[in-house]
Formats: sequence, C-alpha cells, structure tokens
Amino acid sequence: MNQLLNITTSLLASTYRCWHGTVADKTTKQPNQTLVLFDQENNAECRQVREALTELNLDILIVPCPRGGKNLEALKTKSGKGNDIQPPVFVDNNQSKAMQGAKSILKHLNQHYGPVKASTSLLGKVTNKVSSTLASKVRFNSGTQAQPSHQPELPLILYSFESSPFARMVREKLCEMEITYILINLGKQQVSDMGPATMRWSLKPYQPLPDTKREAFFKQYGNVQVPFLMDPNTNQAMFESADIVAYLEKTYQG
Ligand SMILES: N[C@@H](CCC(=O)N[C@@H](CS)C(=O)NCC(=O)O)C(=O)O
Repeated sequence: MNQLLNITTSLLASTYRCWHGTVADKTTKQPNQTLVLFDQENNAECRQVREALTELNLDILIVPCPRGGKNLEALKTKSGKGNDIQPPVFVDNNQSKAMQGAKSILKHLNQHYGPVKASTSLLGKVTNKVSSTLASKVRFNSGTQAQPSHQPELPLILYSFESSPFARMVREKLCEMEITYILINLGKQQVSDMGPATMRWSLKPYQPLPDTKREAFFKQYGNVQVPFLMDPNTNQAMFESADIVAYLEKTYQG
C-alpha cells in the first residue's frame, strides 16, 4: 500500500474506534505468568480485546493466527475444536483459564485485572461491532491473510499501543507473517504523552510519569515513541514503522 494511503487509512481505523486503546492505566502491574492471546490483527473482536489490554496497561504474548496460516491450523488441532475455534483465544495461566471470544475475554479481564469499558446496551454493542468491522474494512483487511514466512526462534518484542496508526502497520505485518511477539503496551498516561514524539501537547521538556514502563523506556532511549521493535534473534532494535516492516520482510519473508 502507498505510504500516504497507509497512514490515512490507519488513522481512519483508529478514528472509527474513537481512539479506544490509547490511554493506559497509570499503574504498572503484570501477572506472574505471561498472558497469551491467539490473535488476528484485523479481526473486530481481537481488536476489542487488544484495546482493553492497552487500557489495562497489560503486556501479552501474541500468537498471530491469520487465515490460511499454520498457527490457526495448530490452534484448531490442539484445542480439538476444529473450525469452531477462532481468534481471539486468551490463555491466562495465572487463573488456569482459557477462553474464546471478546465477550468472555473482556469479562475475565474485568474480573481479574481492572475495569474494562464495555457497552451493555444493545445500541452500544451494535455500534461497537459496526465500528470495529469498519476499522477492519478501511485497512483493506491487511493483517488477515497469512503470507509465506519463516519463523524466528525467539519471540520478537514490540512496544505499541492499540490505537497507534503506525504501530498497527507493524502488527499487521507480524500477523501476516505469523511471527509470535511480546506486545508491550505503552499507552498514554498523561496529557504530555499525547501527540507524536516530535510534537507533544506540552511546551515543557517531556517527562513520563514516574515508575511506569514509559519512564523505563525513556531512561533507556531518551524519548518514547512507538512502534519500537526488538529482535533478540539478531540483536536488532529499531524505531520507525516503515523501517520495521522492511526489516521484517527482509529477515523473515519467504
Ligand atoms: N514516523 C514514526 C511515527 C511514530 C509516532 O509518531 N508514534 C506516536 C504514536 S502513533 C508516538 O510514539 N507518540 C509519542 C508517544 O506515544 O509518547 C513511525 O512511522 O513509526
């Protein structure tokens, strides 16, 4: 996709979702056992789960399950449910629970990790479904279908937050290539986190909230910007969505 169209449609996708998945809880809490999400980036229900994860400030291991890919087949076989199982599937070993579908997952997150905004009225539910489906359509369903790739040994690490138009492009590519990654959510926690890293909504020098993942990132890299990809297989780390996508294609395509 042409870069201007790519950015415009990704901005539109976040706008259709009213920028859910932008603001994160101010506390950093993480359960002992890694949470796991069998995910399809452009699936409307998966999007709702990832929005909640950003808002709860939780990190998660993402196993991308695009259509026509090996991961989806493995999920169908291992679960013994065949075509009855579809992403999102969420595994929480802290609670010895696994579940499928946004409704059950959001209920579980709400019960164990903090309040999750979920519409209860019929109108709210329909609007939610329609806006998430529109967000998928406007991206021409990127991040849906598997592409030929070979897998790294160790999961990659992606710093992101759900509504970031730039991080979305990287997540779509990771999904199409079925590359498992640790998603570190760096949602916004105060007004001065808003805007691009180069044009913040504050005139004061940027300072993240203390004792947050943002502060740890800032101390290490001197700024906070997503997407940021780390590949422990090659010891590469980089900012810039276009560079990350090019790196993934060069390193893992085919
Ligand atoms: N040119 C960069 C732009 C990245 C960017 O502006 N990211 C925004 C989020 S969409 C950001 O990091 N804002 C600063 C922040 O969240 O603190 C790219 O393509 O990756």
